[in-house]
Amino acid sequence: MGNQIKQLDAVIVGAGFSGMYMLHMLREKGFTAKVFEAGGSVGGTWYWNRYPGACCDVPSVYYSFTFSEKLYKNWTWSSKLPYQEEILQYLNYVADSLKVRDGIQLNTKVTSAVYNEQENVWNIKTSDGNEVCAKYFITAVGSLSAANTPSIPGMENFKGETYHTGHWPHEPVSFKGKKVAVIGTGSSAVQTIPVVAEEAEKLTVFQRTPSYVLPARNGKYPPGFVEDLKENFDGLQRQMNESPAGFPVESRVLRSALEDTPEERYENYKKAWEMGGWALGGVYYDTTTNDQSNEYASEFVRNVIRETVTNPKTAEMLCPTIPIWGKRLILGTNYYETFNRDHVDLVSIKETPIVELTENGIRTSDNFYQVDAIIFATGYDAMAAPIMKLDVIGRNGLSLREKWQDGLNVSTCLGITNVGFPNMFSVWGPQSPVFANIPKIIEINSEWVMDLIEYCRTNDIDVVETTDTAEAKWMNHINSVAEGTIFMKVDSWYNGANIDGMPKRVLTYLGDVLTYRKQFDDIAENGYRGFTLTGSKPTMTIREEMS
Ligand code: N01
Repeated sequence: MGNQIKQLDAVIVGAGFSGMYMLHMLREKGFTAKVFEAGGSVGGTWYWNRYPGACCDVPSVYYSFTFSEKLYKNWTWSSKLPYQEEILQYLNYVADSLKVRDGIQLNTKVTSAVYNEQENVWNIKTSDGNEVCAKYFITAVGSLSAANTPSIPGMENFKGETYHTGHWPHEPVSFKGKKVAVIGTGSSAVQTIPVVAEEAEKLTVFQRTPSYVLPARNGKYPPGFVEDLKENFDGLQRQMNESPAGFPVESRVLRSALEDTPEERYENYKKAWEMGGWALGGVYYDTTTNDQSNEYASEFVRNVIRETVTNPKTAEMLCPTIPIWGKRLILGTNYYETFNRDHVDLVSIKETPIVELTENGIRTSDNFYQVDAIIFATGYDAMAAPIMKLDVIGRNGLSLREKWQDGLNVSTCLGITNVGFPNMFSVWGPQSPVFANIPKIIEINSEWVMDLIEYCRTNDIDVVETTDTAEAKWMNHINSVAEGTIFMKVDSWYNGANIDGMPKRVLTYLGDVLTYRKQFDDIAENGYRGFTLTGSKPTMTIREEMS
């Protein structure tokens, strides 16, 4: 190891929720740590996703850190579902309150991380030409950060403006007087379409798969609600810790949709629709497990679309044929209504695919659309890609990309560790929960990693690595949870088949947060069962079993 290379206890990649919390905890416990962040400021996904209308669909009072009462109480959200700008302000508030800014190097990408087995350190190279080494290498890069831009013939010829929702420019963008195309109709598109339509002269939406869009019904919290939550902070923490999604969701009707009459079902769905938010998803317990029950809920939404959209042809094009919940449910504001505006058109690229981009527009199999700007709302190469991009090389020169076969065969233990990659952890990595309030998952992951690092310090352990058996058990568990579910029937980023040419595979943990958390607790309570802990002082400890 050269003298010039700085040695730290931990290097963290990314300064969003995860990276900042990891840095804070490590420093509080007396470890030396540094964050490298590619962006020009803190915020992670909320730094990059600044497209018009960008919003979070988890209520703000839960989409917050809850590890510190003081941090929680000193911030007040202005609406139920927070917009990107406010979340970014919140994350800047977090950076200042936790005093972590001086540990974050901005505008710097990690270009490679190589494990040195002799020295037991990670050598990390960065885009500024520097190198540091650290005992622990922690990725906090988010799972929805590698933008997916489809390759369309003639893309290089298009002379207009192009944007991706996940990498929106920091300079103001104006669509005034312009003809704009949006490609994609997932969460990002659903949020941006009504806002862009306000400004654009003409908006054409290119849709491949219609989505189920439930009404967000955003607004202010009722008077006293936030104050009461803050007053009863212990209760809030308990409520979040006991919720299967990491935040309380409107109560479910604990019976099958098949037990109700058509009139009763209609009334229940309607009530949920009027309530807004996630309510409709949970009206009956078997919406995602019984085909008939699913079809009832799906048809209810289709009928709302038919009532809302005045042009019957457009309405039918907007009606999804996939099962509801098969892809992530979407909350929107004025989405379907926007298609009633004279200057907004919908094109089904399933029926008439895009064949090429030309200098000034988009050619489909049966038409040409002249446009000044194209917004790619085409989502992400989710879960594994952001980590693979870091060029991580573990034991015996094995690269993570090679181990994961370029994302075809991703394998982890608990979504946070990997055999062959000692002392490396990923916060909210691939195969972590997705039906969840992500800041809560980040707290669970980060605190567990922190405890393990401390345990290693206390017990003079130099190398911590999961075992083949533990990784295989986790893979069995997540595969069995996913098997036969509705989420594996439809192509989506949950299963990686949203990327052109990629097959469905298990990239996410489709179980609930309570089960997920229990796995972590069991491992820690049993002396880190499922991990090999090697120390210079004590002898090697191998704990093979994992419940
Ligand atoms: O991405 P998506 P997203 N040609 O993958 C289409 C989170 N998020 O950025 O369905 C043409 O959902 C694709 O079509 P199809 C949230 O977890 C949260 O919208 O594959 N079209 C689809 O319509 C969310 O789930 C929030 O047939 C192509 C769209 O592009 C996740 O991020 C807000 C195409 C992509 O939809 C991703 O959402 C925003 C191609 N080659 C995002 N490739 C909130 O908190 C893809 N598409 C609310």
